[in-house]
Amino acid sequence: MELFYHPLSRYSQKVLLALYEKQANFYPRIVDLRDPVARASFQEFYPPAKLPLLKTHDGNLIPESSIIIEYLDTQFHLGTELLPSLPERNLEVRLLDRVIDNEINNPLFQLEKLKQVPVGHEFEIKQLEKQILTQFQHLDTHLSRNYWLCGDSFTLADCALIPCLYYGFEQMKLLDLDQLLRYWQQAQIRGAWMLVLEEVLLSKMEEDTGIRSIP
Ligand SMILES: N[C@@H](CCC(=O)N[C@@H](CS)C(=O)NCC(=O)O)C(=O)O
Repeated sequence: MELFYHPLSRYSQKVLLALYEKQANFYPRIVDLRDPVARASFQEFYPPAKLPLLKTHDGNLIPESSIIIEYLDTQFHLGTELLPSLPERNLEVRLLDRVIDNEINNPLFQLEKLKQVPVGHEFEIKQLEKQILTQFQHLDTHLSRNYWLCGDSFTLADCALIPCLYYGFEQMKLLDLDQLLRYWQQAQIRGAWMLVLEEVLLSKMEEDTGIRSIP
């Protein structure tokens, strides 16, 4: 399998988390969509040019982070079961995954874009921050009854949330949300996230310094 991704893309981090949880081997293919040459060549291979993208052993291309993770869960029985087989738990996991992508991750994109040109967008920025914060507060309450997002086991919903918290705890005032903070601290010692974070920090360091590490 090959994964086309970028370490700083949250949807890519979501899939990386799942791959490490499943202990699945893959060839990493980093694509920087900000580079016009890399974008053009990726677009030729996959016209929608969205990351992440999984190329399976059979050569099939699977886009959409949640669908990639669903595929991994059905193909790899080793490692964490990311989509519970029990129908009602499965529904809860998929619902939370949808809420996190639609109500947190996508608005975070809009927020980051607006923050690059904040003048004249102050009201929109405030509104988006409020909307995202409301979702984080809701999850904080939810986490007072759950160790991971959907009970005792780590699932697809956790793969969706953890990359968003990286931005949340760096840029927003979330420290009052005790349960979310407890969850975030617990994520820091989860092996799969430790591997993802290592790559995120390396990639950030490369961007900040212009120094590329030896592969
Ligand atoms: N719903 C998609 C969202 C994927 C997405 O929006 N990816 C971003 C990077 S995180 C992207 O490729 N954007 C295209 C661009 O920058 O032109 C998923 O879950 O995979």
